[in-house]
Amino acid sequence: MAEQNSTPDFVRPVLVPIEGVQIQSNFAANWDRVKVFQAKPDDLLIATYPKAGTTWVSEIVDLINNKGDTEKCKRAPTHERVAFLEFGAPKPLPIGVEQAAKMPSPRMIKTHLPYQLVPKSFWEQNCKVIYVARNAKDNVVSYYHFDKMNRIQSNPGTWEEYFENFIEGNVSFGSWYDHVKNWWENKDRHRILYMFYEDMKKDLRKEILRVVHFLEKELPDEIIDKIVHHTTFEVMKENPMANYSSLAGAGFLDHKMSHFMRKGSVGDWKNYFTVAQNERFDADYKKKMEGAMLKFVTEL
Ligand code: PPS
Repeated sequence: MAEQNSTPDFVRPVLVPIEGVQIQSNFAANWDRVKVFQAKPDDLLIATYPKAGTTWVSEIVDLINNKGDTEKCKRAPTHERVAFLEFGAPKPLPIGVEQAAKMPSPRMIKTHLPYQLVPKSFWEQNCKVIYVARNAKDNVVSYYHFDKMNRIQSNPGTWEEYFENFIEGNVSFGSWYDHVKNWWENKDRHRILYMFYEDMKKDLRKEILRVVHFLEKELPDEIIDKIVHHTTFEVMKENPMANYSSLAGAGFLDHKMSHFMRKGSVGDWKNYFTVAQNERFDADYKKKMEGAMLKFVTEL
């Protein structure tokens, strides 16, 4: 993929392989520091393939930790409340590992790293991890729109090109198929809560209660109701501390192209996949996911 300027100010990164996984060059440049990152036992790691529900579950966790106090959760935008472990970008944007080092404990840290690339200190410290997976079809559509609107992501090209690159794992953080499978296969080796975006859409309350239980908290019903309301797509979309509008000034997110909180639905892929693409995707999916116990729904 050729390096190209999308605006005078931002050079879109290229993809470089890190231990066989394609990662965008601004993040890859940081790899030596990410690999030796020192986790603490009370860190909570929120792990996802990009666009699978990181921001959603981050808001849920913050609300649970703050007993449903929505004002406290508006103390800062998501990217300040949750350190993005492998984040790297041209100055003056903060480096993820440096941001995490400055954060008070207990820290919320997000990552898009595949299981095998997670810094080993998270396992040595027996940290809790929440992994969210989203069906591949909606995931690729969401990722495509994000890469278009985010000028510090690699150039997505056309939808047709992006579709093929996603299937081949030639997007930042590599193969969706390997990502979801590898986390799934290793979930019982550590304290990992494996969640699905589609389950959250179907029954948000139930999934929030799973998180409450995993975090070993107890909250009264009315607080749970409040958290459910506050973390619906409609409410989060209007929350400036959760919808990434606070980064508008930094100039790399083009909200005119697409919103960070874009559609928040299951089945939007039907608006983008052609019949031929759908057939090709399904046939390839069958091969890549053969034998996996992991099952996804693509409509509700
Ligand atoms: S990132 O950049 O990887 O951290 O993005 P991430 O937060 O993982 O994913 C963004 C997508 O999640 C949708 N989203 C939600 N959907 C439903 N309900 C709620 N509350 C919610 N919050 C975020 C967001 O809209 C992105 O999906 P798309 O399909 O693009 O709308």
